[in-house]
Amino acid sequence: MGVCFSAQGQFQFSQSQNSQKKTLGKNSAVYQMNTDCKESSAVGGKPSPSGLPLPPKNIKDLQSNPGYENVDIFTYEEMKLATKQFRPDYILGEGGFGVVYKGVVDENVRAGYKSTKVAIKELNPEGFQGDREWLAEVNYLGQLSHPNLVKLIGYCCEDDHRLLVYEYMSLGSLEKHLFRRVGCTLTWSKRVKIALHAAKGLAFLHGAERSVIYRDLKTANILLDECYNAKLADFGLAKDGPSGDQTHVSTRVMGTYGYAAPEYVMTGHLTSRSDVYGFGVLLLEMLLGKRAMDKSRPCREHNLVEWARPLLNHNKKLPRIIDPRMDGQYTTKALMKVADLAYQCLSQNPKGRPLMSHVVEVLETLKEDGNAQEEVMANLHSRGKSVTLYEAAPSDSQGTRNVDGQRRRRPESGRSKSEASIDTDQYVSALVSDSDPESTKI
Ligand code: ACK
Repeated sequence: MGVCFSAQGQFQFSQSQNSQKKTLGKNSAVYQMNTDCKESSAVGGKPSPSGLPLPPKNIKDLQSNPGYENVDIFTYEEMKLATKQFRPDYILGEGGFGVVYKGVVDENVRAGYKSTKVAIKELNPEGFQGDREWLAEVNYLGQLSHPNLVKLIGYCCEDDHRLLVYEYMSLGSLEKHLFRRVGCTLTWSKRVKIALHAAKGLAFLHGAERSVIYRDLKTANILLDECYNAKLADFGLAKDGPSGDQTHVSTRVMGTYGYAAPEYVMTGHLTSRSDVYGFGVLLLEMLLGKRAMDKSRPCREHNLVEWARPLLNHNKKLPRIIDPRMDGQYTTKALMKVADLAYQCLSQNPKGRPLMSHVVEVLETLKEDGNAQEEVMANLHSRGKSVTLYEAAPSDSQGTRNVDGQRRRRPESGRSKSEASIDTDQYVSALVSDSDPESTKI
């Protein structure tokens, strides 16, 4: 099995032993799939299972499709004006795909254009994402509209230049706030809000009529506006979900180490439940304030899911592993609810994972609890009293309980009875042993 990484840590690998290696610039290599693992979506003209027109195969296809009327087409010259000639101090960040600049599209860029702050991603022609990912992004973000999906304002494709123009999300990525900033301002209630918004975005994508699998959920792909509203960004790996009596879509395995569902990594069979697993990883990272993969941690903690999932329903050990930066901000009941949700999302058995619509329901109740909690706090503070949000967590002999506080026996393996006994050790150790410490993208 070939496993390769880009500088971003994205992976793309095949189950084939006949894989052909193709180098794509610095630190990145791709194993091309053999034919038995080809992407199985139909192409050409007809509507796709999501109800959207099929992803355009090329630029001509894209431009002749009437489905993108809300997306502006910019010239490269306009992009230069919007970014002041791609000024280095306008750079917001850089990934394996290329550089992201901030910019403004206004009257000076195009006559009559209402001044709009934007983020402009210039895809690196040498990079991992070729036209295929660029087109997928235009296709999905250009046509799907939801408050929890980042808005694609336009694109530019001239000669070798491929740019995407998005709404500007002033607080940047969740990854920056959770892992890169010195003073983390992400309180418990902000994290719940962000998780809820990400869940709503995914639930929308998975919605029956327009089933789309996002495939690349991770903190770097969740962007925040000035009020910590969260939106999913980067649809380069998104795919139409299965349709009719199909149970899955067969794809080459792509995604990010530490986030990809075990059955997807092992079989290439993609379902919306793979996104649910990725969501579980995200919840875990937010609860613990730790990255999904980190080789600088002690060996047994390299893979966050492997190490922490068994502790999620252990009501004595759980509080000890929660991000200390949230100390005193949550109740035991709320913590157990989120931990139990993460536990279920991370089930080895895809069918044991909840639907995203259910995840939204559970997180909504937390938001309500949070509001009530804040009211209580405000009242107490106004009366000069202080309160601790921790509740004593009664424990049983196994030290485990579920969301509703009911006791639950934990099987010896740490796995729920409904879970298939897939041995993920093999795939996890393959991922860990091949990985570059800085890279997490498959
Ligand atoms: O964490 P950040 O500040 O937020 O740095 C990364 C960088 O670009 C590379 O991805 C930022 N970024 C990406 N898209 C946007 C956007 N639409 N608005 C604001 N910042 C963005 C991201």
